[in-house]
Amino acid sequence: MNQELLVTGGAGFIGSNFIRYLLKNTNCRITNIDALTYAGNPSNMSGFASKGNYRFFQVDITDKVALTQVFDRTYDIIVHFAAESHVDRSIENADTFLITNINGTHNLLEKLLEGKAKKMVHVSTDEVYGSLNQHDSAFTEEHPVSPNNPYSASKASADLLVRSFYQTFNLPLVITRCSNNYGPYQHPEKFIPKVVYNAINNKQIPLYGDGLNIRDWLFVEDHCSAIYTVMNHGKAGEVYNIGGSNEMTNKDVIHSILNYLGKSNDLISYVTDRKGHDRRYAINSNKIKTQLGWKPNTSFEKGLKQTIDWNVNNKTWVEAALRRSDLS
Ligand code: NAD
Ligand code: TDX
Repeated sequence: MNQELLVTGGAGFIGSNFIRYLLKNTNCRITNIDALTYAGNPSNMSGFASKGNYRFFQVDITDKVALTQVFDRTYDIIVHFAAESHVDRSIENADTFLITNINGTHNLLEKLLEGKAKKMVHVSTDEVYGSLNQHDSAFTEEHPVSPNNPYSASKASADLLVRSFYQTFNLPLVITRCSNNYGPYQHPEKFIPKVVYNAINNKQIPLYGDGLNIRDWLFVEDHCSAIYTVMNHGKAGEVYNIGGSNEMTNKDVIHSILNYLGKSNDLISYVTDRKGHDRRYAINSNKIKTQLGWKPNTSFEKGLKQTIDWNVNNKTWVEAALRRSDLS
């Protein structure tokens, strides 16, 4: 039997890549719901509707009434991506982060409680663990949750709600915590596509603080395959870390991009640090590798080239995304 899936946030970066992955590799029947905020882009879904096993609703997960129409069937699985996702915006104003990331997640949990879905994968982030020092071991699933910015606090709050619904109601809920993703269709407010866009336009590239903050980069398709693995084999009540074991300083990432594009490092402009800027993220993915058999397939070198080329070849898409976000 083909699985009946509800994907939230499928017009965003990872959600749209995930649906593309499903349409290519599986026979799942997919319902995609997305509020189409500044980050949700209808063109990310182009071609999806031509597949008979796909439908889309423009629905805000914080709107309980609107959500009801989507539950005209019982879903085998909800894969929950929808969120406000940009740390800098959450520092400016956290309102929508709390409403979408916490209340929106709660509304979906209520649907599971009503028996409208049989399982949910809650897509979370390594940021809920807080920050590591240089010599600390990578985050395992046992690391305490200690978020340092409003975005990660809202994601951690959602994680705790999910945990509580598992403990209290024994609902089949699984949490994934992934490191920084990069790849096609990522919004140009985020680091890697922003660096590419500025570089090709000979604009200064803002590098926060000393540029030595470390992120553990994972190609988006590897994140998608990990979620598909967890969706099918993850155990209820468990948390699974997902990472690329690919730690890089921000400065080194910029150098790699500028080098590939044949641009000068003089484009780098050191700017005031992000408030509460987490120093280092590093993910230990041993659990998903040993228990569920997942592994990433794309080297950073290959994934980065593909991402840079995509951004260079899709300048119109990037500029439209910037305009929609009042960033152009
Ligand atoms: P994104 O900002 O590109 O996409 C988010 C999507 O959610 C958009 O399409 C937006 O329209 C939609 N959305 C926002 N509020 C909504 C609401 N109230 N109702 C319905 N839809 C709404 O984000 P992304 O980078 O694709 O991240 C997806 C998920 O993965 C998020 O939960 C994020 O926390 C998590 N995550 C992201 C990364 C990363 O590096 N990007 C890493 C780990 C985890
Ligand atoms: O202009 C910039 N200059 C800069 O130096 C921007 C936008 C970022 N940075 C730095 C800040 C971070 O150390 O680059 C690093 C990456 O920044 P972001 O792309 O904003 O990602 P980050 O804050 O690490 O969060 C991302 O990974 C975890 C996603 O946006 C989150 O949704 C995810 O949960």
